[in-house]
Amino acid sequence: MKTSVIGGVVLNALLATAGCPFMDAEAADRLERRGTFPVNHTEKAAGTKFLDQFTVNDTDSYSTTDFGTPVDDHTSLKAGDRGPTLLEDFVLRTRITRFDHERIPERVVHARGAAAHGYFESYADWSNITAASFLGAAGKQTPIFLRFSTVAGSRGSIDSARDVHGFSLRFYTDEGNYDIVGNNIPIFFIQDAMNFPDLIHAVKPNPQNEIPQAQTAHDSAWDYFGSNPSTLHTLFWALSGHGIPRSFRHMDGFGIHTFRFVNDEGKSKLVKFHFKTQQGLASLTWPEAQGLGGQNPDWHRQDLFESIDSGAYPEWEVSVQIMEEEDVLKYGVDLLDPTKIVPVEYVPLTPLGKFVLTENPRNYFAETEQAMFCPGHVVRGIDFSDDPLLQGRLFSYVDTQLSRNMGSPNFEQIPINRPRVPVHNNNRDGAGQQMIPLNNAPYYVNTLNNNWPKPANQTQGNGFFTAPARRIVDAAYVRETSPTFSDYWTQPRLFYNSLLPAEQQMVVNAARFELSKVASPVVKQNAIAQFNKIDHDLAERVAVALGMEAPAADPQYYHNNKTAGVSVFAEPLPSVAGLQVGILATDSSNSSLSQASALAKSFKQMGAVPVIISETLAHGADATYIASDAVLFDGVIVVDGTQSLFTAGASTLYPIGRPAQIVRDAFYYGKPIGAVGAAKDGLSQASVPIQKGVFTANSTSKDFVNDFEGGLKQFKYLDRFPLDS
Ligand code: HDE
Repeated sequence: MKTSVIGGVVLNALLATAGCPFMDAEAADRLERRGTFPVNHTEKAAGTKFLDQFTVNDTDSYSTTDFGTPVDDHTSLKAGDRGPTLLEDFVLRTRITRFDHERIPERVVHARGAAAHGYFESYADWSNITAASFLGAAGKQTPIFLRFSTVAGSRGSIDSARDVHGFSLRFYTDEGNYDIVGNNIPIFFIQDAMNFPDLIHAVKPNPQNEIPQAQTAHDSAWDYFGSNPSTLHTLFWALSGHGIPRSFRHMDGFGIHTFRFVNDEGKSKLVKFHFKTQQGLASLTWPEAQGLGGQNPDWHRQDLFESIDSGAYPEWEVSVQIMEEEDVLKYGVDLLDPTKIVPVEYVPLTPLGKFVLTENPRNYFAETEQAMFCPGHVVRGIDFSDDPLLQGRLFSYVDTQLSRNMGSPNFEQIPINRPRVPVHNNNRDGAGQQMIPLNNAPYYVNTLNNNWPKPANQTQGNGFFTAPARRIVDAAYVRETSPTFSDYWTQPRLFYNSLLPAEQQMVVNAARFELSKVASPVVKQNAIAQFNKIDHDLAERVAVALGMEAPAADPQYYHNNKTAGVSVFAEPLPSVAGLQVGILATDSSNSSLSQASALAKSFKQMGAVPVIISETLAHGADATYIASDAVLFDGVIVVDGTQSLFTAGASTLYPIGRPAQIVRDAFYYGKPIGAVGAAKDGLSQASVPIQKGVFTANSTSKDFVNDFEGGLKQFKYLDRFPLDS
């Protein structure tokens, strides 16, 4: 039996003591690797200690200027207390100047986001495939910072916009920073970096009036999609539940491009990164996402922050699809084409490790806003591929960071961007230089400083090196796209085929919604023509809602293949951690409030977040009906007595009918509903039929709580969503 230590506890010894009869050594090892047993983060996590030196604590302090002089920075210097303010007041001038310059340009894309710290832990020593040090030993931990984002909206836009979601992962390795700047959808819209400005110009709001914000439901976006079919595959993912995840915790991440692993001997493999959420995939429905935009525009960032704050640390498993150099065209797709997946049926996932988010940033601006990711931040053992989109990104990100850091190349010296390891090079000066270089021979070759710092490479200084197997064939300089990139319809169909019928309906409905907001008949017709190349039935279903006709079936790319792992709703969630349970109670009944607290206690114990709702906060409720809505909860329970609110007349304490509306809406959003005692008789007043996913009981018994937990894990009852016949 292999024995290892987690959180200061010897796991197998623990199991032996506990006399665990059903767990063999292999299962114990697996559980240990997958982190099923809680890790003692304070003892073991790589943590953010390396950032502590930059924190500022104001306890027991007096105000100073930026240059350290203690001053009164509360009241300005005036000629008499009613007189004019004096230009001499350096305290006022510097304070206002500092304020005037507080903002840096928001990201040109992915402006809206939230982030957290954590650590990556390698399952094994992977030095047979990569020299990357953070993958070099079983159990080795590396601090990480992960930023999630939406793409199209500006920094103040709503969290629940339908969009691709950014998944920017930084490893602070002991050999430098490694960034995988990925998304929650495994492919991208375009194949050539040259097209990125066009894509973004089309998706962003109308230049004349900046409408609409954070949406693609407008003419120029669909003009681009319909005229540039490389976009269709990503578009289909975005129209499905993947475009409106329940939370950042409930989505996967992907590196998108093909990268290379290179080992110390210089042998290389092609790899694609997958970050599999251990919370399970879950998504909102579109009406919920729209409602959340108003009810809680900060839904995602709040969920992430509060989950971590409460100790429900989200985890992802890091896997790669590993492919041979010579197999770049083997799987029916060109591995250099970022609009295609490699189905897992061809190349399964190899799990390398996992990462856990354990700490919230201490300051949004200093950490999340100033995090400047670059796909070109790589370490020894990793290499790029010739994917033309990736190649363009290698330029773009450094360039954009220069703009965000007001032209100064010293953005890498900002605490959140600094590597954990010392930096040595002959780069010098620049605005805001933080270091004091002592080397007076900042050039190479030099004799004055014995040639330090010397270039590091494969054989000396443990340096980064390009995979020796990378080759270019003798080729003419051309402005062309490879014919191996040209099938844009087979994989969107593969994706669509692989969804459950209710998810296909969601895609149809999303397309109906978006295209109904498009004015140009030509744009709509083009979109339908593209859909028709993917699936005739789909094209007809969208067309009918627009009062248009789909063209005749265009079966060149039709097929019946499916692939695993793309459906959001196929599997129940493994845990209810961080899910919000709305418990509807009333001030007018003491027993309703005590039932609600008993339930709240049980749900809290299982890691969910109970929210007791009542008319007022006078009796210990967490929220009022006036500030509650079905979109804010993953499931709702009505306790005995509350049904009286469903029939009561108007109240000034909440909008007319709000309590019953919460239950009714929750039902139509597919959420589990619970009713205790006489509350079940009230469900009909809320137009909620008693059927699958509606749990009733005479008391708040353990069985009821367990059944409801099962309902939360089921997450959505898809049979409540009507399908086109
Ligand atoms: Fe980005 N992208 N991108 N992108 N991208 C940016 O860099 C760009 C692309 C992605 O959390 C910008 O720091 C070009 C693909 C994420 O801070 C900018 C091209 C993928 C983030 C930029 C792409 C992404 C960005 C804006 C086509 C998925 C957020 C601010 C060649 C693999 C990073 C910034 C964060 C951000 C350019 C395509 C993901 C302008 C030119 C493909 C997650 O540099």
